[in-house]
Amino acid sequence: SDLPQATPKSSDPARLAHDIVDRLTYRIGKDATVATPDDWLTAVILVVRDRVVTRWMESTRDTYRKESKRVYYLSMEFLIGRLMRDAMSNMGLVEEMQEALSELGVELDLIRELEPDAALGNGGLGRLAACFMESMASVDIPAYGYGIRYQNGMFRQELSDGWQVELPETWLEHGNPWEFERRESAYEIGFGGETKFDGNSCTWRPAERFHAEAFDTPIVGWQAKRVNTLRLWRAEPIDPLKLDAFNAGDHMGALRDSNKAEALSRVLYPADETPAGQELRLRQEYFFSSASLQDILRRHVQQFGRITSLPEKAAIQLNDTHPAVSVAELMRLLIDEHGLDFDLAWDITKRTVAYTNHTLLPEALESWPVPLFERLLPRHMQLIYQINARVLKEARAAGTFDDEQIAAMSLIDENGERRVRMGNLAFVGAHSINGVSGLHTELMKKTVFHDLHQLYPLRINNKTNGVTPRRWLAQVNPELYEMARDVAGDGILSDLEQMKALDAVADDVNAQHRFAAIKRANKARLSDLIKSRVGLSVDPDMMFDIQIKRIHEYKRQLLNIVETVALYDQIRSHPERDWVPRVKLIAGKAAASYHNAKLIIKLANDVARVINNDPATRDVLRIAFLPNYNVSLAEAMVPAADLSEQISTAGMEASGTGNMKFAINGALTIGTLDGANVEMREHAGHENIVIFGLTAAEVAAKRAEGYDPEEVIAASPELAQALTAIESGVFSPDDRNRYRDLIAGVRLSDWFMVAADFDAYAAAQRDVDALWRDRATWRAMAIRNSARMGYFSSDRTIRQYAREIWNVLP
Ligand code: 26R
Repeated sequence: SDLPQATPKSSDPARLAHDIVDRLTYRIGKDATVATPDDWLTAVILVVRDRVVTRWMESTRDTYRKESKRVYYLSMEFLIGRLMRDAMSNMGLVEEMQEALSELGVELDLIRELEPDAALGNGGLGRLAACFMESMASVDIPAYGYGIRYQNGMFRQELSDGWQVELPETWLEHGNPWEFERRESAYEIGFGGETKFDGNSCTWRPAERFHAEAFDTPIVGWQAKRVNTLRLWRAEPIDPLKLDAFNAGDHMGALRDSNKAEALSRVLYPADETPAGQELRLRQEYFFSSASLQDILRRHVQQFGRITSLPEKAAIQLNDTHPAVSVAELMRLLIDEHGLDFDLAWDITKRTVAYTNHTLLPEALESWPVPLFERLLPRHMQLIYQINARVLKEARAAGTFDDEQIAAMSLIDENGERRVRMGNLAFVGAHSINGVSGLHTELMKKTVFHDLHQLYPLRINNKTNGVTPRRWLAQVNPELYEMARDVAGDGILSDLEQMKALDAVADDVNAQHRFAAIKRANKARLSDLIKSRVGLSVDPDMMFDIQIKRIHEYKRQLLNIVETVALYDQIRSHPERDWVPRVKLIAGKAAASYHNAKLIIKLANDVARVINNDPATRDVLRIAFLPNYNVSLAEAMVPAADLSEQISTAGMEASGTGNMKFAINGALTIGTLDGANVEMREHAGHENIVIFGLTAAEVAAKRAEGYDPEEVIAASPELAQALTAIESGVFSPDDRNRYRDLIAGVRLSDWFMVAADFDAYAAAQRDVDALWRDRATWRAMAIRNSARMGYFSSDRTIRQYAREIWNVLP
């Protein structure tokens, strides 16, 4: 503390301008006259980063000095998007920076667009992790995010003749000015090999060893209250070049370790809710779990001197089962490295670890073949058997479970090929298991964790998701934010509940006009983007009806498209009617191996080609599939939506978070009673949301009683006609059979209830049309939606985690 400390840097525009040129010169080595826009971007980020670093060090020192409990959020995915506007806005630097740059003749908005998206995630789970990081800093919780620094994140999607093509995304091409490489923070990670017992403890001699090297990115909270750390690991060879092998002429062999290490942190698994059962994925999961836990234990022992106080000073949250091997790894470290006995280690593990479940889809529940697990992680396999023995003994002792229930609780699935169930491992090793919406949490208790919930009835709890209002209101929709501030005051971004004040002006004509003008401007900007990306002109006065999310059958983009086709038929049959002009926008990526999802993308494009070129309908109906959906595209689409499509088969979408972003920005929702839609209806008021279709209970009952989609189709001429058109090749004249199997799936089994919900959906869409015709009512409803979404701020979610799971005080 006697050492000199850096002086905080001023945010005076002249000073900023000076510093930018300074970075350009001394860090990038360029003169302002030859600097490219990318150079300017890097220089600006470095200048912002300097301001962030001061607060970062203060936060770190503060946590250390107060001996605060730290939260560790372990996640295989962080879907951050761009960071510059976020950091600048939370630091309060936007206007000063704009001024500084205009002095230099550079436009902030132009260079902003050059920042690549950090797309280290698939969808909802990864984006939630990013919102949580920002909220933890904003509500002043000392927190670390831990994950993998993928060299290639989510793939870039291109369309080739309407088909999805996946290309690698190279977000690190121009370097990453946000991160700090920590060469000194490296840990050894082992795989394979043998274990040798010596009394209680065990030595594991891995056959392969790598290093995990840390890269830190500062995460700034609102008004820079606190700056937390996102620590991402990159795999490194321990011995990059085996010179003896090289000298012996084995040039490839000399580099083998380097290549294997590189593969570990090379690429994000782009599979979403579909099995990704490759060895490399288990290796990635263990790699980042082990590195993170070693780092956490080192930090704890360094500060507190002993390991047994870990649960008082550290809370480890597992983001789904991807880091579930952490339960076994923490046990290993406590027993083999820190010399604790099994019982104490188990007690510490359970008191430290908590687990969040994000999906009930059976195909997304991770499990690993026992032989694979055993081969890669022999010590962990032993520990898992020991844990299992203990849990099953407890279950037997309870005396209320039959063999079938005991088998369901086991960490080993014995049906067919023996597999390690990662969900059960996470459950038994955690003191808290939470779902992400009220409905989802109740379904967890009834389905996947039915029996474990009976054994440990206090563990399951709900934490309904939320989104950060800084990014998803203020930054994406500055004009609506300004209007909200004029009405509700300056406190809304630290307390989104204050948006409630807007409720009082919902019926006010001036407020409605201001709201409408803001929405119109957002739609005009999106129209330009649509024109430039897909060449389609859309009139900003049409209704913008948007469905953006991963393409999955349960999310039912197909329902949306089939309804579009039915509407198209209706308009052609009754051109004289007063149709509401509407543009349907769809965007999202399909897992590369997900055949039907890719076919749905092609169908959207085939249908768009026909409909958009039909002079009989083009003034009232258009449809576009926008390629390469990512966080930045969402930021352009969300504030421009009139209608938000949240139409998953009830019981299948754990929560949804896009639904919340749209409503905050004043879109109406058409949706099923699924995930967080249920709670959104309660908060918005039943009269301000358009709900249709089967409930989760009705879906389950229908499936149980044996549902016949053909019967439903026969009773609905509109649906029958649309399905026939699609399957007979009306939209695919070049390949009339293209959609035969896809539609046969609806006719024969219809697992996702597209046919069952069609009539209700189409009727709900006509209700939406009726609401649109009465503009004053629509606008009042939209304002009320925006006003009443305060509950869905991720600050609220994080405060609940803090109080009810982590035992930290924000
Ligand atoms: C096992 C592997 C292939 C895998 C499975 C599932 C990888 C990634 C996933 C993604 C899942 C877990 C996911 O993103 N779930 C989503 O989480 C959101 C945040 O809680 C929810 O809003 C959303 O409903 C849910 O689908």
